[in-house]
Amino acid sequence: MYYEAKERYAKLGVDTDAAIAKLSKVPVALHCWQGDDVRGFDTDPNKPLTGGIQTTGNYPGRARTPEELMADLDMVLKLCPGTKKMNLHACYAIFEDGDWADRDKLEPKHFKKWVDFCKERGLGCDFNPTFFSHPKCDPLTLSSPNEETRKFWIDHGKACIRISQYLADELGQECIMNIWTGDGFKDIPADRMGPRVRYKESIDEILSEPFDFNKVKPCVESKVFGIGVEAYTVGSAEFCLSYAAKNNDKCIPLMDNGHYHPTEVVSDKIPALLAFFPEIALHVTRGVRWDSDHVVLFDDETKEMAKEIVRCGGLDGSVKLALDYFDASINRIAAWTVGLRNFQKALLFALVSPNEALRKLQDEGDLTALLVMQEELKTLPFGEVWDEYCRSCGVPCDGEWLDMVKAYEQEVLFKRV
Ligand code: RNT
Ligand code: ZN
Repeated sequence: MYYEAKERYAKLGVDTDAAIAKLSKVPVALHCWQGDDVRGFDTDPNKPLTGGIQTTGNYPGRARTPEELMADLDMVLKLCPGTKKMNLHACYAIFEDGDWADRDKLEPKHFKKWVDFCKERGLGCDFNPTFFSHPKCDPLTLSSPNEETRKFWIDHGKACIRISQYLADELGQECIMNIWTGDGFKDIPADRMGPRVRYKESIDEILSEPFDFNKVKPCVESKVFGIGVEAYTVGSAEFCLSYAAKNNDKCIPLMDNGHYHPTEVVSDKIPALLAFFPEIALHVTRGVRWDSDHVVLFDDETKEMAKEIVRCGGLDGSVKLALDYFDASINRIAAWTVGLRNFQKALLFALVSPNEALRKLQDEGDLTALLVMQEELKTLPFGEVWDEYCRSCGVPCDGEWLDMVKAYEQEVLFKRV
């Protein structure tokens, strides 16, 4: 069936084998926080999340320890095709007995076990300072008017630069270090400028910590609003984009497609940013009404984003790809797996589009043929190409992995009580 599909695509000038080979080498960062509902290991695991993000649901089997989280991650790695890298938050520091350090004092050694985990599996690793779910959120962090609070969080950011450099050096792959805070207000603030000026100065200070920009890529992630901070977000789209533009020798912009107004699409913003920035970063997720973090689907906008990434040459390294979603209401490993597989599917779907022929139709003004061709591509035998990709990566095809997750759920997850 694959060979027949391959011939159908070949008639359109598409080499499906080449598409499979290309995609299998593209790193996609897997966010560790889907496994434990964004709790981490450095504070009381029963405290509520703060800082504009929230998980809902209490499906049994959440990972409670580094060992459990790593075991669950291994399941996901085994079930998903393609090249993966890890994406850690600072709150996932692993402390030996008596070794606990607050976030402003975190050191590379607190991530040594993660380095070992990545080395054993040949993975790179991205990193995130954790500016939420901590007693020092007042509730503001980098934009706080309280200088002691602000300094604590700046020191956290600097510690994270050092840890990111360590991860990049140890693993021999670039480390994307993403700065996101939920700083904002539930209701209309009296001063919108002050917090933004302080936020800017704080990021300046964090990025004054020495690092090699070829290996460590700090980025700034914007957001339109968060839960409990509905009226005003300090790190808005204009703020973050302007910061990255003005500091393009040490910082890149990060777009999370759950962080915009509902009629805005990140697919369209990808080429807009790439016209100015040699490198950008993405958080691939799914917004649903007021929530930005639903499991990624093989839906129209995910496909459209993948098309833009592929057509703009983003798979060659200029677009840093990471997932960012969390659902505590269903089996977490299935959530992780289906989301990563869907994003891989969207990338493969984009790679087997006759992109050059479509562009030619546009440039020649044959918009009729362009519309017809784009529609007909939707029913080509893509499923066969996807199955072949999974087989070539040694992972299960669709229909073959959920039973494995269910078995693991019975044997491992449901015993975590
Ligand atoms: C939250 C942001 C942010 C977080 C992670 C945990 O809205 O998207 O990226 O999801 O840092
Ligand atoms: Zn995000």
